[in-house]
Amino acid sequence: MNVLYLCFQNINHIGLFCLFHGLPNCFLGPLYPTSGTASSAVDDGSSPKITLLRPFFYFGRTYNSIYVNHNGHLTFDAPWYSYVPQLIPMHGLRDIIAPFWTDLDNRGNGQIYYNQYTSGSVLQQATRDINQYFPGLNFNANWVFVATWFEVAYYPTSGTRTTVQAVLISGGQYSFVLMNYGIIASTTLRIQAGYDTIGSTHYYVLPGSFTSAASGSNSNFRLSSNVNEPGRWAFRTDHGSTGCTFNGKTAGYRRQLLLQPLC
Ligand SMILES: [Ca+2]
Repeated sequence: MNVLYLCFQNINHIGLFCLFHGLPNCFLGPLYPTSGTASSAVDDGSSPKITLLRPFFYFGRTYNSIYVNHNGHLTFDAPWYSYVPQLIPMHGLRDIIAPFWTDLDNRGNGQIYYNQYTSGSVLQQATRDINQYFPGLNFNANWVFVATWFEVAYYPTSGTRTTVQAVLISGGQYSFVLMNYGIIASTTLRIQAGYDTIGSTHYYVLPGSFTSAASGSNSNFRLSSNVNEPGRWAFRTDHGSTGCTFNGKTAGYRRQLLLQPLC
């Protein structure tokens, strides 16, 4: 894509910053590539069962399939229609990765894409990102799965455009999740962003969830980060033990919602 095309497709401060600084590759901000298979245009729908090309380790469990649910979350064993976000930790029976759990509706505008990679530049990007965020692991990505809710409306076909992304990354014994945030339209709907596990043995809530700071131009998801890159949140998700390394420091395992990094 050329610079002018990107400029007109991204009239926002990130695009203008990139243009003025001659950095065309940074137009997309924190987003990974959005191309892939488009899910159906069904309110409260889900993708078909997606067979993973590599197993994904998630806090002590190993998954070989995933579902991209249209209301802003991923589940592993079965699709889930849920459009009413619940407070994490749910202490429930479900592993869930929820970058933007709210009532989305892709019937009028917006696409929900998913794609997985086992070679190429996306793996290089993931390897570079993870080694930056979690130094000392000598990580090498061999699989990346990207789910993008691209310019999707809030229910009911409101015409608004919100873009969020979940990126699952595997390599060796390690696995990670990135949550990337593009433009988030303003809404009064409640929004939960984070992840949870069966029994909530491990979970994380992005600060701003269930508050007015979740959406709009001042969305905390988009403006803040736990890895010093606005709009991106990164988590290590393979281990079932307590404690982990974050930017070379040991980050605590916690059960409370605190404004501090957690991986
Ligand atoms: Ca919906």
